[in-house]
Amino acid sequence: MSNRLPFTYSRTAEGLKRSRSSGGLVSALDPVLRKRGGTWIGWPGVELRGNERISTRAGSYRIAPVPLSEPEVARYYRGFSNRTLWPLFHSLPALSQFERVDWEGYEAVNQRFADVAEKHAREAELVWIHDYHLMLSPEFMRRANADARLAFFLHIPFPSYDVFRLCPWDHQLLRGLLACDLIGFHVETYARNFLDCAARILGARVDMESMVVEHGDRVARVGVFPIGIEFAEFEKAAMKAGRERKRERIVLGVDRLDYTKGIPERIRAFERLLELHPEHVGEVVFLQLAVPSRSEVEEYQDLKREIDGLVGRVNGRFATSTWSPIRYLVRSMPRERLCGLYRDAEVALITPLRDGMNLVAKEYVACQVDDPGVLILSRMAGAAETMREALLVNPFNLDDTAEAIHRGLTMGEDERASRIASLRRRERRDDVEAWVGGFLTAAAAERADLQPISDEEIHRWLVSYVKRYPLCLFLDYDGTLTPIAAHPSKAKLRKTMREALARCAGRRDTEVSIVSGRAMADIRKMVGDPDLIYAANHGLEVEGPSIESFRHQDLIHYEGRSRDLLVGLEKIARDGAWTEAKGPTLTFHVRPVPESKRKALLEKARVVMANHGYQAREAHAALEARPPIGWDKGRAVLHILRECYGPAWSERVRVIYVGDDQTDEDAFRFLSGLAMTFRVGSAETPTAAQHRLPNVDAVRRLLEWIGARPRADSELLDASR
Ligand code: GDG
Repeated sequence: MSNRLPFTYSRTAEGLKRSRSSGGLVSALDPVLRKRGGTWIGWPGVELRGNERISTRAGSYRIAPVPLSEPEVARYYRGFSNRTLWPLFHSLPALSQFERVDWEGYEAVNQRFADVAEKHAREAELVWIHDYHLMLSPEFMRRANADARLAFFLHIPFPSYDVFRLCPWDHQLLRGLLACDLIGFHVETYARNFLDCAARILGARVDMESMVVEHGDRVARVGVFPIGIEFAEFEKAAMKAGRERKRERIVLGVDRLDYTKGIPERIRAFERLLELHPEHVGEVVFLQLAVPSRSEVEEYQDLKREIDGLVGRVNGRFATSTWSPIRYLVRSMPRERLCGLYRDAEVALITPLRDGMNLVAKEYVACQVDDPGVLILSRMAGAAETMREALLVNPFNLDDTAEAIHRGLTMGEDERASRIASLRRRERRDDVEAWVGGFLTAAAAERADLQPISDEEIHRWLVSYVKRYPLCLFLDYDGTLTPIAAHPSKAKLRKTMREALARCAGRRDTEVSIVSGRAMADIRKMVGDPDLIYAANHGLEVEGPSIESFRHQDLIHYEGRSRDLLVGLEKIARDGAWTEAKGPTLTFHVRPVPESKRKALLEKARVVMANHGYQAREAHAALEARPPIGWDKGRAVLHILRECYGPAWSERVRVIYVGDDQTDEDAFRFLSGLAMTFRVGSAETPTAAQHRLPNVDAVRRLLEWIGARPRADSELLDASR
């Protein structure tokens, strides 16, 4: 699945015209699908009208088009993909535009791709998603099918944390990718950047060594798969290509017309060559082939104008009546002629400012079937991480690049031959088939397991925060201290958890509060430890030995209403749905209801709650009705902290909150920057918590660490009372 199909349609006077899509992705994947079969899901490149249809086959494989309207293309493709992500991921954040409407278009189109995939690839062994246009669709697909095998490959760089975090939707993009089983990058630098972002932005658990990310209860592997080319095909084409009678000395550049490719810098470097080494004037020609690309995007039009001006200036400055230094072609060229050009160019000047990999460098090498040429390659291209035998340059350093061109033009045959031979050996071995094979093998590997949280890990998280302070610990119950059960009465505490809790609560320097949506009597009975503080009914009621009992003053107005609401909810209950009356709040449970009927029923319950003047809030397979009195778990936590430690509580204790539910988000938000917060369980929902824990077991380990930690400093302990 990729943005483009392997061919692009355009509308002409004679109707739809079909041409091969340009760019590296199609060059890499079309041969693979031809050989192996499968389905290619993508956008046909044109808005289809009325009963226009496009072909659903390409050779031996199927095509599943994702039709998009013009406004969708404007936001998703030209907007978010190419005006936001493309420059940002190429570390050019000043060119990135962050527009909410573009983001929304991107989300909607990613959902559309996921829907088409759901239809066409339900039985597929693997859905392989490509590139930055579709970073959210894995998460959408995952929601529809928890077991699908999903893998993603990013063809462009993944930027460093410092650049990536500028994106206002950084969390969502990372979460989108982490729904995959495997996430592939061209080179190690990008993979490490991604892991770094997952850890620092999402608080995911990352194993840098084995490149595994654990995000909530899901595990994704990250891998490095440097893409290759169809080496043998290029080599063959180079041998076959026609030859010019008069051989010119050519320095060659081939790129999509894109500002990441460094074409203006390259022209300036060539100009610098002519200044520094005038012996090349009249002798050498710089031939730049630029394939028009994204010409509807304004920055690309600006680039085109800039290059036109530069070429004119340099040619005007150095040309003679029989020679011009720069030959500039803005068009695409048939593969065979391109290969002839590669073969005959003495120097390939490939100097992107930033490039995921760069296939042109590899194609040039494959085409060196005669007199060996010299490859000059930007250090900023992914290809530079493996193609060490090229002359590596910093494209921003014009003098350096000019000297490299000079060196290339004057290099002896023996050195040229040695460099090219090593380069060719590697590219022949690591060709596109090897790349696909390597990726597919990795994607078929068994899913990585959740690693149990180790004590060292917990130590690393907590030690520098807790120091030797007393600790105030807030714990949700269902889903946090015990797994969610089919019926609330079945969610019992396990023995080991009970012991871990008791150890924390038994310490003089640790105050434990249970913050739950359950009724007071219910939660007290479930936990069964009289020494704790209990905040029941989402914090509307608070009790405990060390705190004055509290009941929100406005609840008095809701006693009658809550009885009426109970009657209202019981009236609509069907298929096993039931209502739990908890005093001031009620819960409408739909766990026994068949999945397909839940949504409609919850919708009805929402209306009934609103009609009775209650606030509805989603919970696990349930809807909570709460009096709209501006009180939540966050407010309850603040109440407890102030009651126990006074208004300056934040100087006296350290606070840890662990929860798994939407209602805990109020507490996470309230405590941001004031406490250490953990969200337990599924990573599909966003969270304001700092860290994620995969399951109840990890919570127990956390409690064990807290129960066994060194005692608080006695001065700090005295000051906290
Ligand atoms: C993205 C990443 C990554 C160019 N002009 C002509 C022509 N081309 C072909 C080349 C090559 C392809 O286009 C360009 O590939 P690149 O890799 O250089 O660059 P992107 O299009 O930006 O590709 C890149 C790639 O994805 C793969 O993962 O390497 O870093 O940005 O194949 O040959 N082909 C023909 N005539 C032309 O005039 N026939």
